[in-house]
Parts: sequence; C-alpha cells; structure tokens
Amino acid sequence: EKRIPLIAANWKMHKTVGESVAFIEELQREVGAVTDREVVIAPPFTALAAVRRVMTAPGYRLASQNCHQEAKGAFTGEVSGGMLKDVGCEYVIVGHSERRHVFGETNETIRLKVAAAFACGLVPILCVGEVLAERESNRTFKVVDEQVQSAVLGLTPQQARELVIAYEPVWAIGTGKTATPDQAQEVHAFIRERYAALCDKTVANLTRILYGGSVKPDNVDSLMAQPDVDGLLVGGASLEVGSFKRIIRFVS
Ligand code: G2H
Repeated sequence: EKRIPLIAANWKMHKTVGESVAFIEELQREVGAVTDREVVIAPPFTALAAVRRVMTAPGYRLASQNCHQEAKGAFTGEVSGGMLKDVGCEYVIVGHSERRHVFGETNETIRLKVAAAFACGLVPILCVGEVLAERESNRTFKVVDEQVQSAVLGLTPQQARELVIAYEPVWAIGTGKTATPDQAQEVHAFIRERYAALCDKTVANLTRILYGGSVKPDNVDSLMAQPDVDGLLVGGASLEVGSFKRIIRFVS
C-alpha cells in the first residue's frame, strides 16, 4: 500500500457560489479525471452544496474548512459534522492556524472536533504548526508534538490511519515565506516518527502528511520531492485555476 498524494484547496473566506461553480467547472474541463492523486476542495460553507453538484470528475472530493464539535443544539452560527456529511463533504479541515490563532481554538477543542468529524463519517485534515517565536526558540518539535498527540488521543487504529495531518508553519502562511523543502521534510519526518510511537508504525507509514504555507506553482515540485511530504494544503494559490492546476500536476 502506498500513500496517495492529496492536494487540497483551502479557499478560506473567498468566492461566491457562482465563482465557486465556475472554478470547479473550469478545473475539471482543464484537468479532467485524476487517478493517481486526490484533489480536495474546501469552499466556504455557502458554496458547498453547489460545488458538490458540479464536482463530477473522478478524483475530486469536497471538504469543509471547519465544523463544530457537537452534533446539534443551541449553537447559533455553527455547523455540525453531520450537516457537512449531509451536503456531500468527505473531509473537514480541523485546527487550521486561523482557527487556532484568530478564533481561539485550543488543542482540546480541536481534539473534540477530530472525534466529532470521525463520528459523522468525515475524515479530518488536522492542521498543526508552530509560530515564528516558537521556531526561533527551538520549540517547533515540542509544539507540533503536543498538537498531534492531543488530537489523536482516543482514535481507533483505523481512524488514526485515515486521519490526514497538515503541517503548516504559521510564519509561512500567506506571507510568501515558504518553508524550504528541507525544513518541511525535517518536521514531516518528525511527525511520522512521533505518530508511529503514538499509534503504530504501519499506521504512520500510511498516514498522509501534507505541507501548507505559501505553496506556489514554483515550489510545489521540490516540496513534493521530499519523502515525507505526501501532499499540499494550498490557500492563496488555489484561488486561480491556472496556478492550482499547475500545483495539482506537480512532478516529483
Ligand atoms: C495556509 C495555506 C492554506 P496559503 O493557511 O491552508 O494558505 O497557501 O495562502 O499560505
């Protein structure tokens, strides 16, 4: 068994329904079916249903950018995993650095969201990563380790195997400052090693670890050439079909 590369577009708070549909139609027209990699699109909540309807080519999957940890209830403004599954999502991004740092999500909230996502039949894409001050004080491994460890607490071996991890150094997000392929590889290898210790070696060898943070057409090949980089989580460069198409077609 091999790790199938996964390229995810995180559109954040961008695109109307019409813009989202036009993007998916054009992307599928230009790229067509993908068989040796998975393309995951995470539009805003408002465009999920419309994107689901036009996403018909093989290899494309729908994701949400967030979910609430409870199944239902008096949580005004929130969306549950079950609702996302219902609209056709297969994946959900959990613990993105913007959720952690702008909206105050803690490792504990994120652990609950990971569990809730699995309970609804969604696969979480768990984001982890250090801020600049943590990197500069040599705490990168410690921070990432705590984030991963906390999130996988209580997962079954099957869930641990399905979970997708995205390493996104916060200092590289939307800043144009990408981690070098070596910097990414170093942390990815560390995550896999820790994952093997926490879960199991076979599981860790099958778990996909994505890199995110200023991924661009001109750095995608060198990132994907790293042995422990199994895919990409792309923000800014996923908003245009031209650049996202090039990223999907990485060669490593
Ligand atoms: C990191 C990434 C997508 P960008 O947030 O999750 O965004 O590619 O714009 O740095």
